[in-house]
Amino acid sequence: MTFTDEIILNICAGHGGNGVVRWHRNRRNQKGGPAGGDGGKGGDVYLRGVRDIEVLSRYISNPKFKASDGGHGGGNSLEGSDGADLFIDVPVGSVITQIRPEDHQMIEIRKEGESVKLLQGGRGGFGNEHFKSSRNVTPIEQTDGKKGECADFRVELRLIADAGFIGFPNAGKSTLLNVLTNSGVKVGNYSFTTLEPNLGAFKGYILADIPGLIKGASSGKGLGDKFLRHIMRTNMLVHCISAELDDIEAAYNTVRKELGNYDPALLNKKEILLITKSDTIGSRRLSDLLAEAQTLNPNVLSISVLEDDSIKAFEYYLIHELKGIYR
Ligand SMILES: Nc1nc2c(ncn2[C@@H]2O[C@H](COP(=O)(O)OP(=O)(O)OP(=O)(O)O)[C@@H](O)[C@H]2O)c(=O)[nH]1
Ligand SMILES: [Mg+2]
Repeated sequence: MTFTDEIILNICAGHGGNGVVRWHRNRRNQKGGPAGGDGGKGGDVYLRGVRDIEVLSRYISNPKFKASDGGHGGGNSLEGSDGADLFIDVPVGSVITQIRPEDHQMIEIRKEGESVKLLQGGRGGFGNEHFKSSRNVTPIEQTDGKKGECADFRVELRLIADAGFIGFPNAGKSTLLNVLTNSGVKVGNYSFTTLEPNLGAFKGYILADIPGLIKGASSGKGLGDKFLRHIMRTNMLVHCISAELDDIEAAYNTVRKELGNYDPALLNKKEILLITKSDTIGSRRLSDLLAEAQTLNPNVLSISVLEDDSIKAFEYYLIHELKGIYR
């Protein structure tokens, strides 16, 4: 299934049920006073936050939603049943904007299980019993139920992750996500293996593997800036640079420049610099690289997914840093 991070949904709350005209009958079936019940209320529509980032993709084939209508009233003063409320699941990190009939209302869903009322169901109409008075003991009026609110909404997903792996294509970001979270993401020895962000759970934190950034990404090169907006919402960055590169400073600065071009606020996020694939070079080259990396960012570590100790050390460091940002 293709990953969708933006979709337009047409959503309607339920219609109110109609009130009816009915009469009490005595044993000889003679008409008595009014007994027409009111209609039930139409169902309301709520948005509900879920952790599943694929959920928007499932709405592509059917982007129309409607809550249930209220039931019509009945005889013997019976009220129509209320229409069931409709809950539409959206991924945590969704920003919802009403675009038609008018452009307003920005709602953000930030927590799993959080629900926000979006549209109000129509009120039920009144049955003729409602209109009974001392002056009018046989009213024949009733009213129809009101329409539920209807509108088009844009739902835009901005991932929220505790830490995001960023860097050039082929830096080993997806491999790292797999090692830390068992998320089973595709890995390949070529650029742009990952075309959409992946999430994984790591000791209660959410890690995101963000598709590769290249020079010019902020102005549309490669996968462009589509994923930079996801980086906006990660609380910490793990900047991955492969030890195979000749010039790590150039790689580091290229990615930092793209972040800054997109939004300077990205440069203020906490960043760990991670030299990946450390097994591909000798120990002397590695200590040179680490010394060079230190000058770029003092929070530097190296890792090889082939060496358990280096994975453990990184896990330990990551947990410590994650705890630090929420303290
Ligand atoms: N030797 C070695 N190879 C690694 C290591 N980590 C990743 N690789 C290899 O590097 C290649 C790229 O890894 P990916 O995890 O797909 O890289 P990525 O950063 O997700 O790449 P994109 O999705 O294209 O942005 C794969 O062939 C991996 O097997 C490592 O620690 N050591
Ligand atoms: Mg990848």
